Amino acid sequence: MFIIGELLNGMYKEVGEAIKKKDKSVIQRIAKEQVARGAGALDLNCGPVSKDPVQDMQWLIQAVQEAVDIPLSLDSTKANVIAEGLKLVKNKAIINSTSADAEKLEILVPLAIQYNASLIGLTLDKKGVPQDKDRRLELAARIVADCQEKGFPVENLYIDPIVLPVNVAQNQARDVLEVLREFKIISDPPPKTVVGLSNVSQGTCNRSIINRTFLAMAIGAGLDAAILDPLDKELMNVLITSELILNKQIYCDSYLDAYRKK
Ligand code: THG
Repeated sequence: MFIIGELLNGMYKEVGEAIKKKDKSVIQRIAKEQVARGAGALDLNCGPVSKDPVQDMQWLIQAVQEAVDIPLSLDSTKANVIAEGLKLVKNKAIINSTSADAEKLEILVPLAIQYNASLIGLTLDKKGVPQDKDRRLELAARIVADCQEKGFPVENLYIDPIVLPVNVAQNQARDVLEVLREFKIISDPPPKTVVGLSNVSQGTCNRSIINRTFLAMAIGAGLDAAILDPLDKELMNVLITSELILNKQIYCDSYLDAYRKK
C-alpha cells in the first residue's frame, strides 16, 4: 500500500498559518513526522485561502525538500500551480490531480510525461462529482483512454473515485468500494487506485473509527494507495493488518513492529 501523507494541507489551521507566515520549522517537523511513520510520499496543498498559490506551493516544496528526500504529491486544482511546482521537485512527483475534462488532460498528461511523474485522475468533470458508480467508471475509462492516446503509461496513473463524507452522501461509500474493483477491468495493465481517505469522515464526530473501517474495506477491494494521516497509529495498524490478512505481509507475533522497522 502506497501511503501519501495528508497533513501538509493549508486546510489544517497550523499549516495554513505556517504557509502564511512562511514558517518553515512547522512544515519541516510535520514532513519528518509523516515520513518517520511510514509515508511513502507527501501531499502538498496550499489550502483554499492561499492568495498566491504558485508562490506558496513553490515555498512548500522547497521547505519540505530541505527536510526530507521523498516523492511529493502536488495537490492543486490549478494546472499552473502544478506546472510551476514541478520545476522544483527533485525526487519523483505525483500530479494531484487531473479531472476527466479534455482541457485539463491536455495540459497535465504531457506534463506527467515530461517529468516522468505519476498522475492522479479524479472521476470528475464539469458536471461535478458523479452520483453513481457507472458514471465514475465511465469517467475513469475516459481518463485511461486519454493517457493511452497520449502515450502516458497507465501503470503510473492512479484513478480516484472521489470519496464523499458519509454524513452527506451515505449511499456513495459502497459505490466507491465497488467501483475500485471495476477500475481494474478498464485496461491491461490496469490503472492503479487511490482515495483521499479522511474525506469519508469529514463533519462526523467518529472520525478515526470511520476512517479505519473504510480503509480496511477499501484495501479489501484492492486499493493501491491512500492519502491519509500516517500519525494515526491505530489507522496504520489497520492498514498493516489488512495487508497481513491479504497475505501481503509475512505473519510473526511482532508483525506491527516489524513492518514499522522496514
Ligand atoms: N483525492 C485527492 N486528493 C485529495 C483528496 C482526495 N487531497 C485533499 C483531500 N482529498 C485529502 N486530504 C485531506 C486532508 C485533510 C482532511 C481531509 C482530507 C481533513 N481536514 C480537517 C477537516 O476538514 O476536518 C481539517 C481540520 C483540522 O483538523 O484542522 O479532514 O479525495 N486526489
